[in-house]
Amino acid sequence: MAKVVVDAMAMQRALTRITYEIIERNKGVDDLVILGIKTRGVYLARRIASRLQQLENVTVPVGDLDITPYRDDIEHDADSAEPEVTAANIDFSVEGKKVILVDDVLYTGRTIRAAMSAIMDLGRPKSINLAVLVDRGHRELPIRADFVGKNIPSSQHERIRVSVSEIDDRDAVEIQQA
Ligand code: 3GP
Ligand code: 5GP
Ligand code: MG
Repeated sequence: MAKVVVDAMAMQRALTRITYEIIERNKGVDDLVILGIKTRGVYLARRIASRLQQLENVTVPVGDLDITPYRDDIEHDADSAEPEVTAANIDFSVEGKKVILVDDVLYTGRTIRAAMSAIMDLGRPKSINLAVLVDRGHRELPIRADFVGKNIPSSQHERIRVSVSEIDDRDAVEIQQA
């Protein structure tokens, strides 16, 4: 059984708030670039970029980071391999840029750690900030998000299902019992 915790309207508002927070924190949009982690982080990244376009009238470059799933399954047991993140569709330099990294759900933090090292391999950004739609807790590394749509304390047996209208039938965040 799935329980909707963020509906379409709330998701839009959260992304708009995050966009304002990004502008405020960075004192504008100079030198910003946005990198979304596949799959759904990419769509969220594009939405933030289009709001930046509307609000500040600037085109902020958006690129993708590809995550290779855990080797065995998506349970984080001790034998799981670390996630691997590779740059994909990034046709701009990150050198000296303020990178906004975007993912749908923040959980152990291992994906973000891997994403940061993939970014560092591309160049030396001025800064990296993290935006996530959902922080579900259970961090295993000293990583936190700078911009959070919604904190959803979860049990490890639960799954957060994020739907985005670009590839799913609607916008929603639901909690599912595994
Ligand atoms: P996403 O690529 O859109 O982020 O990891 C592949 C997909 O599995 C993710 O989609 C995510 O939605 C879903 N997923 C749900 N729960 C988990 C989890 O605990 N770990 C991982 N790695 N993925 C999960
Ligand atoms: P990590 O544990 O490294 O923080 O998360 C691993 C990857 O799985 C990330 O891309 C993260 O977005 C995704 N993920 C982890 N838990 C969930 C979840 O409950 N729901 C969804 N949709 N994605 C999750
Ligand atoms: Mg994700």
